[in-house]
Amino acid sequence: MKKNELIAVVLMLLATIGAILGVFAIQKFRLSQFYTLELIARAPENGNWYPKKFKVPYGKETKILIRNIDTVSHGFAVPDLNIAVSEIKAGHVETVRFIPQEKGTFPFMCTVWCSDRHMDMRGEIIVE
Ligand SMILES: [Cu+2]
Repeated sequence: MKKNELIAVVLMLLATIGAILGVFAIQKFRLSQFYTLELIARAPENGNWYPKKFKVPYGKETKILIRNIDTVSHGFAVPDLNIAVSEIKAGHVETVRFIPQEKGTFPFMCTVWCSDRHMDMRGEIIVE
């Protein structure tokens, strides 16, 4: 390999590595803008919401990834915070973004009739 070719290869490698690191840096920066958490959705007899109770910081933009690992559809609603996802199909993930503007404890629940114990599929968000 000639010297010029070697320099070209090294420059290409550096550019590629730089681009990859840049993408990771942007991703990390974007995630740091949000308070992010993951919520698992399952019918009560299969494990129910996990976690059933969680805290989010008052006034900070919050992102909840709702992951339905069940075999049936679920819904998600926090009526007091005006948040609702009408349907999360089995195996799907839905994202909810909001800025908690009020401190307190707010119930959330499934809004799709998913099992005989559907009414037990509830939890609490604590804004503090
Ligand atoms: Cu449900």
